[in-house]
Amino acid sequence: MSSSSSPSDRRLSALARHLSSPAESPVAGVSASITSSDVGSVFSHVVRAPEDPILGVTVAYNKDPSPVKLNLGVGAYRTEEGKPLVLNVVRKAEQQLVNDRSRVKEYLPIVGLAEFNKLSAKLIFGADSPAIQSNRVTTVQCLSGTGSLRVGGEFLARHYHQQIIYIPLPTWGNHPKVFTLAGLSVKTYRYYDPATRGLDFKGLMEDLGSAPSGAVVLLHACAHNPTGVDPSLQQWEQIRQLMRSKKLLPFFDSAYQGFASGSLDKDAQSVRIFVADGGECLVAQSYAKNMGLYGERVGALSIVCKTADVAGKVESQLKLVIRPMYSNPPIHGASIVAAILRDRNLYNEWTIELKAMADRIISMRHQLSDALRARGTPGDWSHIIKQIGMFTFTGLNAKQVAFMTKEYHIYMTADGRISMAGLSSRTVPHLADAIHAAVTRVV
Ligand code: KET
Repeated sequence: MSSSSSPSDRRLSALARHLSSPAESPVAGVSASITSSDVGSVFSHVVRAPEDPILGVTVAYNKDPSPVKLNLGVGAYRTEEGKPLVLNVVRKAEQQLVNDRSRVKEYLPIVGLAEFNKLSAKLIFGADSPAIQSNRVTTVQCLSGTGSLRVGGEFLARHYHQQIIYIPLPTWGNHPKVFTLAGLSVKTYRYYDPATRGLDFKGLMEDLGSAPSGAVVLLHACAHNPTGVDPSLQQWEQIRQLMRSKKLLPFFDSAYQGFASGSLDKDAQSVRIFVADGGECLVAQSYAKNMGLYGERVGALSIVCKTADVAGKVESQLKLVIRPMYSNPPIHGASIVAAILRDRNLYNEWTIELKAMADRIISMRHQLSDALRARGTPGDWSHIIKQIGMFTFTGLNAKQVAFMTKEYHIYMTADGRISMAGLSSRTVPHLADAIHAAVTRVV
């Protein structure tokens, strides 16, 4: 691919590569041959695609008739009873919305609900953020975290001089696809060291240090997915200094604000130290996890600019990205979020419910760690407690994962990631038995 090609050329060739890459090739046993049922179809050449590596786990789980089956694949919060949770505060906000007869179902503006955008920026950057006060931030409502990343990626592909984005290794499985299809070239930087099950800080600094000037760098704001390993505040500060000195552009993915520590402010610190230096950055926010609004698809993209004038122009171009993509975003989820963020009582109630979710996940970490110790499971499992956020990156290999699914009906992603939020006191022993059997019987 030549560097002089246009964004649309790049997007088309990226799409071609994406569709023909080995990871996306048909699964074993499925071929492109024409079968009797599809003769005559203009689509008979279409090859069956594999399921998504994360959402496909739920598809497989749903097909399993076993009563002991357990879905620890997708990062979705469950109660102690194993049920999805609608926050009380969300129910209250929805009730308010239903009771308000003045509400209508008109289209939102292209950039979404203005109040939602303002409050979302305040939530991530802080109520007293100078960037907000000087109108240097443009915030647009998007389709949850994924949509925000995609809109941000497409904006960069059209208007930013450097088309390379560095993503951590490993990262959320959808990142490379989102950014490739947005028209950017994806490269990776070292992030996780399997030997220490911790951050490869030296590798990270080396890789960012040798990145071309201006490159975009995707950073997980907190609760890195899938590893559960975050830089310390001092390390964030070193990353910031390096990135600013090399003019690397930070693009934060904030999908778990409040889920890491239980505190919304603490989990936003990485973003805030970058904004405090007056430099520019992008932030994609999701309310899927922290408000439990998964299916409402509510999130926001903020772009912090040097001046209010630039921010206004950037916003005008974001509208040109969004309008032909989905025209304007849905009204319901954003109205729920705005109702909660604007009202002090509802906001406080939310923070309490959020903390309770984070605490339950931490308690699951302790219970699982204790259960493995009680079984004398070989290996060091201290990372279960040290890791942060929704997931434990267990270190189990793909064979061990397949064994646990086959023998114990435990569903998780092939990289050995388990969603701690899907676990309960009742199911911990079953998981511990499965892990014990996997590490003692499968190499
Ligand atoms: N960023 C990260 C880091 C992330 O883990 C997710 C979702 C998203 C963005 C997008 O979430 P959205 O629902 O678009 O706001 N992760 C979980 C769900 C998924 O894969 O879609 C997961 O990893 O299980």
